[in-house]
Amino acid sequence: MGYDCAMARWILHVDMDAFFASVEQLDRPELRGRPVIVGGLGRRGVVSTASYEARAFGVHSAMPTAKARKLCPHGVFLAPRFARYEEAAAATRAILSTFSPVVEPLSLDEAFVDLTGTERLHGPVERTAQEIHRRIRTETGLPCSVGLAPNKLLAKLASEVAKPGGVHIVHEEDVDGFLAPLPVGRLWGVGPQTARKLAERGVHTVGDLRGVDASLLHSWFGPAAGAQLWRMARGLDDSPVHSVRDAKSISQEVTYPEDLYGEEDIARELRQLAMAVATRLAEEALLATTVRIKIRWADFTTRTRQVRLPEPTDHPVLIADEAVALLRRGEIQAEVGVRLLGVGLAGLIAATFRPEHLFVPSQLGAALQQVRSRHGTQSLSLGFPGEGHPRREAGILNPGAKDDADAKMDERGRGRGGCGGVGQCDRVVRLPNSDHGVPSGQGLVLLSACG
Ligand code: TTP
Ligand code: MG
Ligand code: MG
Repeated sequence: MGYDCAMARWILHVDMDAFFASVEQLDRPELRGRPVIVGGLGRRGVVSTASYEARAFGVHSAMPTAKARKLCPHGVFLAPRFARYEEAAAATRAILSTFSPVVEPLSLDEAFVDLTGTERLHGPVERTAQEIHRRIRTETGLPCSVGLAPNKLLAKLASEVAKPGGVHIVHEEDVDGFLAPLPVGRLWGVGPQTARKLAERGVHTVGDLRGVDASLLHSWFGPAAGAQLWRMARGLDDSPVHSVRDAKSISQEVTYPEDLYGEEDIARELRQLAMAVATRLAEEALLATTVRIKIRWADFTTRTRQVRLPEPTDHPVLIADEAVALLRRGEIQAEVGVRLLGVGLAGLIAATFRPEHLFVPSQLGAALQQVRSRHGTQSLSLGFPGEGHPRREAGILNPGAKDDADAKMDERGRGRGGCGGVGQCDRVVRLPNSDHGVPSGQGLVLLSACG
């Protein structure tokens, strides 16, 4: 008898039900069974999530809170408590890791688990899926939905079908029947635009999509996207479950050719490092929950400090602010120089969801990255008014053109001079607060350095 190398894959996907709202209902029993809405409570706040009781009134994620209040005036409106949600997420991840070493957290409330080959240890995978569902429910006290299928694509779709509170299993022989009635918009990567384009051609369900020739999909969407749609219509996906994210951190440190003296210079260098690590974070589509700094003084004493963020972010300014706040938390000895500085980010999670109130900063991050990828990592750096930078503001970034910061920079009144360890400064652009979402009330200055 030959050895079966192509062992059947079994991937499980867990997603918590109405996650933030369920945590609030767990911690405050008087809220159970009531419509609970978690989100920004300010005038321009948006809903992060709504309990299923609130969804019955038409309230959903990303809706303005003001609208939710109209739809559901008797709802309980609460501000998010990210640290508590992270704690609940960690408890769920701990349960998952007792079933397989290969767990890939996708966002705070969902994860893939590779159960391939776990039968010998845990019995049939179908039973394991039920057991995982039961243990999360009883050990965390939170409701979740579970999908089990031969790959990630199908497992994620299965957990959606299982919502709320169920387990849905898709066997290899059921794949076509399972997929056929689903709207195409449920497939990964099929956004409203692609769905509209397909609908215009009479393709509404995955079953319809399956009937479309590969060459036609190619001509409609190009070779790569066409092939991907063709594969998804057949439930094909061989992407692996990555288990590395939890352990991962991103950091950068610099030993300076000459020691740094004084809080202002040290802070400026820390901001440079924060910018560099934030860029790498965004490139990997991750958000950080912890910021660390490392300082080595000239006498080789080394200090590290870290802080847990109130909410996950990839925003360079917020990360830089935290790094500088950490610096100021300790004693800065004026007479001893600094040899080395480092900034690190940890507790990384996938940026697959982004609380609505963090959307604005991401536009700045994208603009910064665009400039840096076109002109090199030294092309643009961050500075802050009132922190030792000469005031050489040259122009205002056109607020309506955040997506092309480079092209829209006003070049009037260019200044020249040294700027904070990044060489000669070419232009300085001051952004009004409203454009970058920095909550501290500081303006932000973009320093563009010529090479
Ligand atoms: P989701 O898993 O998308 O939604 P959910 O858990 O609230 O509800 P369900 O899965 O049962 O449909 O998101 C997980 C959490 O992420 C959610 O509780 C709040 C947060 N979130 C936002 O902050 N903004 C958003 O736009 C979305 C979709 C989620
Ligand atoms: Mg969820
Ligand atoms: Mg989710």
